[in-house]
Order: sequence, then C-alpha cells, then structure tokens
Amino acid sequence: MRISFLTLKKLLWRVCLLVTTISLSLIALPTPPSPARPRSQRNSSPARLNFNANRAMQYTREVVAFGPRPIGSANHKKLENYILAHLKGDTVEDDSFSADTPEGQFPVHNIIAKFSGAKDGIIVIAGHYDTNYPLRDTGYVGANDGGSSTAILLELANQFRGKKRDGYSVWLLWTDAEEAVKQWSPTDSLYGTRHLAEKWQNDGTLKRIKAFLLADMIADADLNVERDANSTPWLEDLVLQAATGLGYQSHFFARTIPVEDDHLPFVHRGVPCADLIDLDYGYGGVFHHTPQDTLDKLSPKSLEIAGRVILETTRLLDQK
Ligand code: 1BN
Ligand code: ZN
Repeated sequence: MRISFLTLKKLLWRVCLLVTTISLSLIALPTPPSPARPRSQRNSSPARLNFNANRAMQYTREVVAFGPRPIGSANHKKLENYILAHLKGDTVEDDSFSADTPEGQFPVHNIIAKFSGAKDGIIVIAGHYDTNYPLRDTGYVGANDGGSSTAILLELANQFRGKKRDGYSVWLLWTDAEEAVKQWSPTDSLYGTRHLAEKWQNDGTLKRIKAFLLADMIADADLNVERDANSTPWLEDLVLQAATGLGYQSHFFARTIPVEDDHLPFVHRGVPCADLIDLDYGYGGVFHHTPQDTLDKLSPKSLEIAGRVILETTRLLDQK
C-alpha cells in the first residue's frame, strides 16, 4: 500500500491532536472528593480515639452531685475516692503533702494516671478537681470551675486506657488546691502544682515533659477559649492548628489575656505549656467564682470540642 506524503502528514497531525486532547483532559480532571473522615483522623492512631462527650457530661454531673469540694472537706475526700475508683487498674501516682495556707495546714493530693508510650518523653494533660474555698458555704458547686476539668480527664483516661501508644507517654494529672483559700496571690494559689513542679524538677521528670496541656473551665455552652499570653506561643499555635483541623477554630483565641493558672509553676521552669481556659463565662465572666457556676450553663458539645482538640494536639505532638 502506498501512502502519500500528504496523507502521512495529516495522520501525524491527528495523532498529535489526540495526544494533546487526552493530556489536557487528564489535567482538567476534577480532584477526587476528600474522604468523609477529617484529615486529622486519616492514617493516624487517634482515629481509634473517640471522645465520648455524653459520658464526660455525665461525669461532670456526678462530680457536681458531691456538692462543694473545697480542700479539707469531706466532699473533697469523696471526690478523690471517686477519681481513684475510675482509675482502678491504671498506673497511678499519688503526690500527697500538707500545704501551709493562710487558713492553716491542709492535706493536698495530686493524682497522676500514667499511660506509657513508645517514644521517650511525656505529655502531661492536667486539670484541677478542688473547688473555690472562700465560697464553700454559699452552695457553690463549681460545675465548670473544677467539675468540667475533673470530668474531661476521666473521659481522656477512658480513651488512653488499654491502647498501645506509638507516641509519647501521656500522664493525666488531677491537680489539687489550685484555688486560693483567702485571696489569689503567688503564695495563696496553685498549691498542688507548685509542689509537683518542684518535685518533678528534683527527681528529673521535668526535663522529660514535652508539653503540659491544661484544661480549665472548658464546658461553658458558649465556648470561647482564650489565647493565654502566659502560655508557650508555639504550643498555643499547635492547639489552634488542632482546633482548625477539626473545624472548631471559631471557639479559639478570639482574645488574648494573661492567665494565672496551674501551668504557671511549669512555665516558670521552662516546660512548654498551653492553658485551655474559657474565662468568658457568662457576660463578662459573671458566673466565674459565683454560686451561678452550675450545670445548666454547660454543654456536652463544649466538652467534646475541648476533648477532641486535646487529643488532636497530643497526636500532633507525637509527630514532633
Ligand atoms: C481558674 C479557675 N482560676 C481559678 N479557678 C485561675 C484564675 C483566677 C484565673 C482568677 C483568672 C482569674
Ligand atoms: Zn476557680
């Protein structure tokens, strides 16, 4: 068969055109839709972690049902036993001592539940379980301030329990005697964490702590977590990255304020810290440290936001 030069030229043009069309259509193909699960849960171990906000809310109710829980009270002792009962079978360290306060000596008990990981280093997740001392006879129950932090840690313990951790060890810390007994000052506040930070400095634990995440007053139905000027900027940025990845960024860091809280003794010793706290509790914070700090102001959704952001921040820290 004879093919003329003209026919061959035409054929070559057609092949060229076909190749170009196919290439262009491949480039123009739409990107595949993202999987249903958020990016944060793909190919990662926390996909197995599923923070149960209703259970955390139930814990908050049970904690509040003890009534006021100031240091030295019978209710405080009952709550201590309640926390320890939930940690039965876990590795628990008890950091007990006697605090010298303007109202005399009080027994103080920090409770630490340890979940070991493969990486060398520790992530501490903390929150206080005592309630305001000066308001002890007013019916004050600290649903948000003391209740929510106790409960979120109990649910986090459920999440970490019995699961192999590829990342850092996680230590859950229920701090005691966070509240002032008379008037908040550097010497009348943070009794538990001041003691523990010094102890961990002396026994070498402190330099193994990669991050200290603190949760305080995190169940307000109108959740607005502050950016804390006393926390470590890169860790606060990581918290925001976690919140953004989960679609919760509107609840985080609209305003920046310096917060004095249980992280301070660790900040002062050079440990990277982030305080997740919502002091905007009621208009202008009107419910904070008042008998209006009650269950009806709280929502499981807020506990879920805080719980999931903490878990996601832990996952991001594990990758560092
Ligand atoms: C947080 C919860 N704090 C006490 N209970 C610390 C604090 C006290 C933060 C006063 C702001 C003002
Ligand atoms: Zn308080």
